[in-house]
Amino acid sequence: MGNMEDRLKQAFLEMKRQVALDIVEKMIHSDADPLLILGTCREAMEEIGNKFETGEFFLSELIHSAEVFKAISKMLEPHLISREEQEDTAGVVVFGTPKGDIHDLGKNIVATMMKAQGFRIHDMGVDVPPERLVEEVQRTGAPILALSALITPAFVSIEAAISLLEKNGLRERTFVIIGGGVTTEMARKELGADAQTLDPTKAIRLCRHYIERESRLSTQ
Ligand code: B12
Repeated sequence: MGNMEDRLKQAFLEMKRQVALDIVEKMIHSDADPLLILGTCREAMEEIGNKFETGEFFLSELIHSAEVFKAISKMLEPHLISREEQEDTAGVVVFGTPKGDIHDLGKNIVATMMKAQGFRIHDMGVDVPPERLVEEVQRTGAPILALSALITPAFVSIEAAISLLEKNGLRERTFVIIGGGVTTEMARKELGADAQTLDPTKAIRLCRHYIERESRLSTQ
């Protein structure tokens, strides 16, 4: 299977959409872990990003790779969802890409997986102003605010959203989880979020633990 992963990466980097889709099809058929396929695509896109940064690739390559990724996500979706079905009361999540950032491929993956695990997702889309995020937390009573950041300007919006939560007396009862390529544990600390991860499975586990802890506390 290692070989397939290399070929998939190669196809991404050479902008060969159909080749990439065919490889994914084969990997699905041979029962590869959909998360592993996703991880390989993510790595390829990171390399494409680096080539963009050094001027070897242009915006058109970024756009093309995003489209290939979208097509692959669509193919993987049923496999990500059928992993283990859960009751549909895992918790309510307000999810968005904060203002200044329009990347959404990772957000959509995580949101889809959370939905499949029983979370109710209010997907606010991309470039969402902090005020709108906090309004939605207030309106829905969601205990979780999930934010996806791929570019550094998004940090300013995350910080603003967290301080707005505080101002509105919502900070205590809101679990703020961040993810997306540019986030790190260090960024989490600085921004004052509660959790950070790039791993969708871990994100689900963290959110579930939070909900369970809260419901235990409220019944005591
Ligand atoms: C595809 C892409 C685009 C596409 C986005 C299409 C779309 N619909 O999203 C397009 C072409 C539109 C684009 C535009 C731009 N991009 Co761009 N883009 C990328 C690229 C190549 C891949 C990103 C991606 O989708 N990866 C795949 C996904 C699955 O990975 P992911 O988002 O990290 O998600 C995973 C985890 O992080 C996690 N996750 C994601 N969200 C969340 C949220 C939570 C709560 C949790 C728990 C987990 C989680 O789950 C996912 C599964 O593993 C990156 C390169 C890189 N290193 O990331 C550059 C990159 C992010 N882009 C970059 C730049 C500079 C831009 C532009 C400014 C370019 C320009 N000059 O116009 C614009 C940005 C405009 C804006 N205001 O946002 C830079 C950012 C640099 C920085 N640090 O600020 C990067 C890093 C490239 C680079 N190295 O220079 N881009």
